[in-house]
Amino acid sequence: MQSLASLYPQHIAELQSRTLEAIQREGIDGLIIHSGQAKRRFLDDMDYPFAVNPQFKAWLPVLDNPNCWLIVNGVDKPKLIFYRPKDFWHKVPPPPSDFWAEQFDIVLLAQANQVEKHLPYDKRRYAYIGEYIEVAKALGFELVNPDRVLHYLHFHRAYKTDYELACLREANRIAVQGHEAAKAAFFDEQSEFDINQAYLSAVRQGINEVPYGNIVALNENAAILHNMTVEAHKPSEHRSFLIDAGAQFHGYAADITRTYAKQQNEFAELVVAMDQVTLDLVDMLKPGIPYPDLHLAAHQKIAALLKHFGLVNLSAEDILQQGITRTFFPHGIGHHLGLQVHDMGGLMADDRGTPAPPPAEHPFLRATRLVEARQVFTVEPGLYFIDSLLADLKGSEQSKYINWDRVDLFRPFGGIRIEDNVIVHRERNENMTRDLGLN
Ligand SMILES: [Mn+2]
Repeated sequence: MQSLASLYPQHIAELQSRTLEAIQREGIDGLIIHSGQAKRRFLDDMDYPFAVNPQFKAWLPVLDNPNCWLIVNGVDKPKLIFYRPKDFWHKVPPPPSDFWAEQFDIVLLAQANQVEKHLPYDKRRYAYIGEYIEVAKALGFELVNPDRVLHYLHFHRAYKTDYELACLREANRIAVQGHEAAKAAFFDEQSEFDINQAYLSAVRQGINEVPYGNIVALNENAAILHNMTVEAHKPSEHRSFLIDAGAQFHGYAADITRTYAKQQNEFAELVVAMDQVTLDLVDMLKPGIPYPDLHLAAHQKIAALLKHFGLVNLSAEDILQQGITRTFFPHGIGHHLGLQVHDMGGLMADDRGTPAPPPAEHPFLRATRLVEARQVFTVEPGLYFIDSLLADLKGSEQSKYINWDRVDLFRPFGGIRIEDNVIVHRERNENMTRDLGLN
């Protein structure tokens, strides 16, 4: 593998050319990108964990430093205003010397409120890109997060540079170590809390470093799509385990889900069948296909499983026709992955930001674009036994087609989701998650 340092200059060159096009479309001289600020909790003297502006971390892997600024115009060497206060309470970052530093002209900033003297004089020729609108206005910016610029940048962020692909592979490598540890903790019959601790220890990232809150669910809890609380007590029996957990590397995210059965039973067979659904859908990802086709194919495959496992007394075709699969698979098949777990730009038809909303029957689909090389997606079909959705189904006309005792048999296992992270190349797919040996 090529070193990150050798890949990085081309990444910057790509961002420079995107910046140039974006500012030409907007008719301005450049972008001023703010990393962010510390955010104080209400009636408190503590701050929330810092979350960097994604448009800032697109340029450099500095994730934990507020009050930094980038000045870019696509032509001149990017200027980085790097915050380095005198502070004996907190850790102050060292002056930049990492592989990325030579791509920037760097100015050190000791006091956050002294930034103005380092910014261009005529703010009207620049757009502020960041979260703090009142700061932008106070500094004299008139253009704040202009849609035309953001749409352009978001759309093109779907095409990853080689540097970004290397970061995403590394994020997957780290996350897979966590998944192996969590799997072992499940078979060791630990609690959700302890399984989550085992995961975090293995990835060596704290809860504010991993890219999203881990979903760690035993038994029925696997039916809670975003089960963000972990139970500290062990259940009386371990039947099933669903874990949706990632890791980050230089600000790029992995987003992986696995489901395990403790005993050899029909639920275990359903897990194996769903694993094959994921692999078959990954094979479908190809340049030129609309991503929603994958979602519709997932519904067809899940309909076939509902038939095969005796959950619904209809042909697969009729199960689909009657809309019954939406009870068992109520979320989208996946999303773009990158600097953000749900990377921006998935619902645009073009780089002007023309909306491409999901089909009305599938409102939770987060990506509708044509699949192209250099894009990175998750593929995450699921099949769940969710009490509230099943109650709606029971009250509907379709109830008569459902084998309710079969449904009740599976309810104590919660559900299944198997999620891989895939790079689309022109000639092949690269399933980063499977390549690392996670089954
Ligand atoms: Mn996901």
